[in-house]
Amino acid sequence: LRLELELRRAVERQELYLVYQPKADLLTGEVSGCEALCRWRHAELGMVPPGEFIPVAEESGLILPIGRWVLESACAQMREWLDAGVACPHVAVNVSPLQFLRDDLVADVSALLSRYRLDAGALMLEITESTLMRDPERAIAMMRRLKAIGVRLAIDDFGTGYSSLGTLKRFPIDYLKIDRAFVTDLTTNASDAAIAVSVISLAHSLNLRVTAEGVETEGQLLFLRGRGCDEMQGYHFSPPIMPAAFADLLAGGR
Ligand code: G
Ligand code: G
Ligand code: MN
Ligand code: NA
Repeated sequence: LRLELELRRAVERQELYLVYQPKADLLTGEVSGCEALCRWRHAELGMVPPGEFIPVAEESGLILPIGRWVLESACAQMREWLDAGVACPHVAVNVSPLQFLRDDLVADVSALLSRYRLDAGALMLEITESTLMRDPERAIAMMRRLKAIGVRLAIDDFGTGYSSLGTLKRFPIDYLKIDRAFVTDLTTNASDAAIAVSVISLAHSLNLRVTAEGVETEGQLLFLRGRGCDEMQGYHFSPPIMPAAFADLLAGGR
């Protein structure tokens, strides 16, 4: 409850900020985009991990104002990078279950894109497989509206949400992100390796690009590249970093 009270004031007190985790194209090694991740530094509590405050935000409904703040901050940042001459191919923002089912999400996103004069294709929304599977028909309707304004869509944490192939085929998405749980032991666990390989082939058969999350070692990278995975994200390439560091990375200045 203390956390909820403090979180309620976090936006106005400007205690929240975003870090950006680069994603790399596995063929070229180039930065292919990034994922915006929310951080909270409280005056007395210090850094509160997202694994602690995101669940509190979701249960209390605070994820709505916070999620809106995240979207706006990411858009403002994209505009800043463009003005500085360092264009990021895409910036992905996590959309929570509550936020995703709100009717005003489409109007909010669309207003932000015009306010910051952004190409809609440069914004990606990451929605977890379990969020989509709560109400697949409603999710499909929402995704169609989002695709209609031109944003890109990714299924986050794929492999843990039990989509049927029939349902997956109907999702108008662009990317699948292989859940970190299947990447961690990729090189030592035969079932995890088999799962990763089948997610890659599933994605490609649906004409989707596939991103591996949580890539920490060269061995995992080589395995994934060998199996045709398109993109990777993880500490092996880069942890989440501050905007200025990300701009340096884009400019090749590191
Ligand atoms: O940054 P880190 O990997 O520690 O994040 C932990 C969890 O918090 C992840 O599941 C991540 O998706 C979630 N998270 C981080 N930032 C945001 C955000 O801006 N919005 C939402 N909904 N979840 C976020
Ligand atoms: O659930 P989601 O994919 O949105 O969350 C991404 C989370 O994963 C972030 O909190 C980020 O800090 C974390 N993360 C990113 N790369 C790695 C990695 O290589 N290893 C581990 N253990 N966590 C990672
Ligand atoms: Mn994500
Ligand atoms: Na994830």
